[in-house]
Amino acid sequence: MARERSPASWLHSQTSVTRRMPACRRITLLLPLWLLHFSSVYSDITDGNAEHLKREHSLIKPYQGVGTSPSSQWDFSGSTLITSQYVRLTPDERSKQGSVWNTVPCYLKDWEMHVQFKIHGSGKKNLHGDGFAIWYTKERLHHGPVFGNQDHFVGLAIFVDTFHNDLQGTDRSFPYISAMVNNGSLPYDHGKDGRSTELGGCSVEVRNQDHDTYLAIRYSKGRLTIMVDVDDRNDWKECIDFGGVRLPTGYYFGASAATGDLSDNHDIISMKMYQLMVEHTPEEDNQDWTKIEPSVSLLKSPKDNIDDPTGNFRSTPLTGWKVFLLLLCALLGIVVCAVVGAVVFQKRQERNKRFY
Ligand SMILES: [Ca+2]
Repeated sequence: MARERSPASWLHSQTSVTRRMPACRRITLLLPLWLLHFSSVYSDITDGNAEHLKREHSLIKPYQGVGTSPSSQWDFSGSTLITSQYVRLTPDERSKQGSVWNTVPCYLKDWEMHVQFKIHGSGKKNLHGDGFAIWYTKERLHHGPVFGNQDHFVGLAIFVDTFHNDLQGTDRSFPYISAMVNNGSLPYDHGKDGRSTELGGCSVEVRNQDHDTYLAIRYSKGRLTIMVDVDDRNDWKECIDFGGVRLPTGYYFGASAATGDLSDNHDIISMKMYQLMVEHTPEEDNQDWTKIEPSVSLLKSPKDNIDDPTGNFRSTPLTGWKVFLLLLCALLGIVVCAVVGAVVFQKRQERNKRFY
């Protein structure tokens, strides 16, 4: 049976992470955070009903009419196979690409997408690939090299990458989930598993599990949160939590997958879209949300962006060398301060010596 989850479960998951901390320290640390969380969750339930399933953006069994009727709300292409039990983006065969796309643009400002999926195949350890992606993009149904979708995409991508291409990057295990926001200017670097353009990520054992696995993507008030449930314990674990993300309305949801020399079955069981009831200021409501360019703010910490979806965001997405430049500037600043401090201290010492 499909599981329904509420925003309250997110709050529970996040607070449960802190169980091992000493009690007094925990209270001091948690109080401001808890207040922030409480205010953000509280704002979700203003109408007494925290979430609403939006059927026009949801892909649910038995997928009646998908791609076959003009009134269908989902299209599919490539190797995608629709059965009554799953949407198979690729079979466990080499060189396949498949996708499924919502035909209805999404005008929700705050939303949460729950994806139930299964990746399975006959390939042994490290001999399977390549994974699948969930999209919220300006364009749809364009085949390409990024998990079956076009490169230089405009919008948001969540990658469930099952094959480790970057053999020098040994610090992470695969499958690996990551997120990327793009305004069309950045390519996805397969050779590095998208590392230089990712907002964050986590390793998850999602392949050849006996049970279905789950992924939740929440976008609300400029904050992108990815949660995973892959242990069959009905408990979300945080994977990515990033503030300062700007996404427009009017884009399309989709899912795509690709195989290369190595393969897997990439099955989507369901994609369920929930509207989050979040209040916005009149200023935010009057803004044309369809004109927003996808971008990520690097200058603020994620925690600062909870109540600021329209702050001063940078117009270009985050890239690795920008992070490096910022860190370099910070380091230089510290060195200059230390040198000036040492010189002033020395001068004072000399002056004091003269008095004695
Ligand atoms: Ca990869």
